[in-house]
Amino acid sequence: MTTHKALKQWVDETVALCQPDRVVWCDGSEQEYQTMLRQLVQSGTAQWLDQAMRPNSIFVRSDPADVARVEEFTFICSKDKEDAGPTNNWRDPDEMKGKLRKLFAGSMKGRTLYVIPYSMGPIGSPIARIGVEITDSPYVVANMHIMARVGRPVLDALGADGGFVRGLHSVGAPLEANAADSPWPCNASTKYITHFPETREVWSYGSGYGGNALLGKKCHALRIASVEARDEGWLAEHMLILGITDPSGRTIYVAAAFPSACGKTNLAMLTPTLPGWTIETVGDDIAWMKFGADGRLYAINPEAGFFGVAPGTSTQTNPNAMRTVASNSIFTNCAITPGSDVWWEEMSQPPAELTDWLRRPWTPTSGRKAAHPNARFTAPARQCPVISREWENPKGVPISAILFGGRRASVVPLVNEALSWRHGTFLGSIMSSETTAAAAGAVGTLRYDPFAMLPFCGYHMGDYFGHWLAMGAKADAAKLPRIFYVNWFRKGADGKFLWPGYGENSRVLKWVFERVSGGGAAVETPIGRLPAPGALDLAGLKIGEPQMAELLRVDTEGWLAEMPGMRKHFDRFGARLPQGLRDELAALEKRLQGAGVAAGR
Ligand code: SAT
Ligand code: MN
Repeated sequence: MTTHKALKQWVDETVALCQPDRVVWCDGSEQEYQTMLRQLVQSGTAQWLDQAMRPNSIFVRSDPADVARVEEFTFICSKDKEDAGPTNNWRDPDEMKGKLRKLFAGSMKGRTLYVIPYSMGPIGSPIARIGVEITDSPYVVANMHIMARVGRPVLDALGADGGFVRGLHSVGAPLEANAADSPWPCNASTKYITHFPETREVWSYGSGYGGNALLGKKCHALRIASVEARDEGWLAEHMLILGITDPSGRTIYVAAAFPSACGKTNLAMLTPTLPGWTIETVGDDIAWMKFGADGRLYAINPEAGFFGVAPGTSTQTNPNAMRTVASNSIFTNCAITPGSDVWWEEMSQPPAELTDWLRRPWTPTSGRKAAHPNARFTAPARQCPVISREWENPKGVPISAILFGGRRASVVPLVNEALSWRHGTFLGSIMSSETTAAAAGAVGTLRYDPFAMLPFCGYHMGDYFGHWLAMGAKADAAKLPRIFYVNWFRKGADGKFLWPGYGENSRVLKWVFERVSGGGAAVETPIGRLPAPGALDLAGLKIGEPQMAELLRVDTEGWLAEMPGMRKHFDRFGARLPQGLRDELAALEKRLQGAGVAAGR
């Protein structure tokens, strides 16, 4: 247990409220992990995968009503409504707690309450933070074992009076005596993912899935941490971190923000097609960044595992991810082969028969997907064959470049370097992307997703933009990372992707590497700096001139046509939109109009 009085008291109060049958303090041991897996199998939540093919791994099916993050039921409960801003759902904290207390009362009857002390980031790192999740889900315990550092060493680091984020989670399905449990207990009708930024608390009710339930991830490491970062002068971002090394052996580190299910894991682990270049993974989803004593921005990956989208992952698209999930992994909502291995769309040629994620027989002619589009793997980061030597460096890695990107079929070119930190902040603020299956709701709808933080910013987005500008203003400009806006998803008139993506993205990373190293030719355009003709290394790539021209075309009219939408997007933030971004928007419009005139339009 612990000598931490406040922690003990909180656990006692929670036990009194939720009325579990048992209380377990998680120690984080391998034995505890195995107990969780066995229990999940015994209760019918999970099944073992073939131990020869996929050692020490399980397969889980969730309830079909609990398959993704629920943005509609995600709330920021700041005292002042204005502080949540227009992009978040808001409720008064006292009102919400009153409502939640009623839901949590008795919610763990018949179940075990687990106390999971966790560290986001290497224990003892000056950038790492501690949280404690209380949950009634053994699936959450098993996943947290992979995704964070958990148990005894965390309690030791917390000591008798350390600060921590409180996360209370219940699947919201009390079990009456002698009643049969459902294989995936959850509350089909009521879900609340709520955040209390001022008191650094998360209360999550009704869902057992991913970001709704693994509270260290989006709830703590992004929504609560973004508020802490604002208050304390650092950055908590929805970004992968990678190291890229040139043939001479020089390494730079890059952080990159893309919305959920837009290829962060693939980029973080990519196998360069350019000879002599290598990529190493530091993280695939979240970056916490602080300025070091030398004035540079250092990033850690607060997580210890990957909770990656399975469909689309294959030995072609991401061989390193395939090797990472070869053992010791948890698979959720994939399809299952007759030989008890997992399968998902595009993993390989479809097997002749499968059982789909909903337990139905499936064949390649079934005409529907075998795995849920948001099927996931949970795998230890240390198993990644290209995990960086630096991935657990408590100091973090120095970031030389930051990329922003989304899924954009048109208008946005392959790569565009910002003219300054302020212009880069502007590009982040106008990021837009087509929605994916990572969140419940329509897929493929274009929406503004600033900094890929739309679902994850724990406070007013206008203030968040201001925080980015302030971080840049107080830094030594020469030491700030350079900012780039990338788009792997531009399509041609035939509706096909123009750029091959995946390993070929190393060509864009090479140009980024050159730019931050003082080389790499660029042309200045109204939207930013694009690779000069011939500056992108295309050796060995079969791509037509017209495709390349289209990928790098500055679509002046397309950008001008987006101005009213951008203005409307900015208007949402009212007086909290920093003047610097309004100025950037006006300057962009002016440059575009000038270009239009010069072209005789
Ligand atoms: O939030 S999850 O962890 O479920 C996945 C995501 O949306 O990135
Ligand atoms: Mn994510």
